[in-house]
Amino acid sequence: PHTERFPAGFEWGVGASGFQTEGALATDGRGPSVWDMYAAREGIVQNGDFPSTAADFYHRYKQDIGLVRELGVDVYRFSVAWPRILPAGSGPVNAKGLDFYDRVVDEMCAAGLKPAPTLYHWDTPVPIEDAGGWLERDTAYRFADYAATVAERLADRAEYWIPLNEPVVLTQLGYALGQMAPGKTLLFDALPTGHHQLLAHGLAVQAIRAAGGRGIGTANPHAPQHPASDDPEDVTAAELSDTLFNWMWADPILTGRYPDGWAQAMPGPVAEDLAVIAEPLDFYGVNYYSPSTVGTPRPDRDATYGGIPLPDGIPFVGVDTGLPKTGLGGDIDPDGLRDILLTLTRRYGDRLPPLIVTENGTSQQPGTEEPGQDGKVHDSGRIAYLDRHIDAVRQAIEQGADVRGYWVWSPTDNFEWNHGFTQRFGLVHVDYATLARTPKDSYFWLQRLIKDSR
Ligand code: GCO
Repeated sequence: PHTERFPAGFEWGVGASGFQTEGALATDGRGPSVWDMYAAREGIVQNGDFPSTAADFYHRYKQDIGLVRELGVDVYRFSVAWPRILPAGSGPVNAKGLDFYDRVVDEMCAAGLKPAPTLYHWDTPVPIEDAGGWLERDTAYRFADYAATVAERLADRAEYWIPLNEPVVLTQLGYALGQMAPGKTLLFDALPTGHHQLLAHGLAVQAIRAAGGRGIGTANPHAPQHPASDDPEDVTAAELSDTLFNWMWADPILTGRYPDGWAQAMPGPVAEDLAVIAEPLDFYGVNYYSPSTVGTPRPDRDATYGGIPLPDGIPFVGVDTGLPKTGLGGDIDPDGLRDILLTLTRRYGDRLPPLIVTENGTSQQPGTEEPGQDGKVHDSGRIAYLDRHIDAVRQAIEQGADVRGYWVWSPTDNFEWNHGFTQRFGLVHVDYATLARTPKDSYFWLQRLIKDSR
């Protein structure tokens, strides 16, 4: 393959999150999260799936860390569940929760893996949401306290830190469009939840650094937003989508400014907050799956975006391109990964720290990755996807992007949010009835690729 042209020191990794993998939702004092409540609602998650056990990472983390060690990667990204550490969101610390992640981190270190904790992957403690969640400025300060607690315990061993996963997705899908927890439909009134998450990011960066943490970054999704045509209305629609999805999140962190005109939409002492939000980072993490093609709403266009139905009042819609699709229905377009890495490089210049692809991967069509007669999982669609996207990263590096790592989502199959267990993102298959792990063909393919790249 293409690996010979990766720079020395380039790191391979995998990534997963707590609610999607752990199970054990009421074990050892964990409090409920918004996702526990949301996923339990009738008609939300496909098949009525609920992750009470999920992949059972809480009890099987040693096995999974062993599989990831054998895979040969350098980094294991996982997430710490806020409601395990502070079941009430703030106040008394649950020692058993901290102890769990302490054991996980020790196990990773013993396996020669670099632990990369995410502190927030959407599992807000219910009492925090009940007090207003990310609509409230106070949540940012509660989050910073929580970040300090975890950092004091893990900073001696964690090699990378991601304070918040994909704040844009929580604001857009959780608070604006009601398609993820907490399921609010505030449309543009959801913007303050973005500002408060960005403030939480900046405060947490300071708290982690104060505790001696190193390797502090982000995991923001980024992707080109192509106009559906060169009609000026479509171009304007795509520019708005580009601002709302990409630059509203990267600009404050990397330049200390919101895109023109948007700071006024944000609450509180925004100028002072931006100084905190722009706290320097050790790396900038990019999650990439699919680009979007966007146009102005028209009677002949479905009012959807990434497969999600849009209410009136959103001045753009997603438009199908006819490109082959991932299991989730996004376009398969590796050029989009190369291009967004190069766009970030040009847009931020010297202000951009080294880049890491903190998530990339795919599910296949449901039902196409079960072990066959031979006991193997022939996931050739995933191999093709990863192969082309890894090559896109190589091209971006060749063309001047400073990319230091590539982390596959995800080591094992897990709970894919509203899609439940129907969408499998793992390099390792999980049989949810027996919890048996079966490495897929893509696992062995990646193991080989990594070996050849050393
Ligand atoms: C996200 C999250 C992950 C998902 C993954 C696949 O990007 O939405 O970080 O939790 O599982 O992206 O959809």
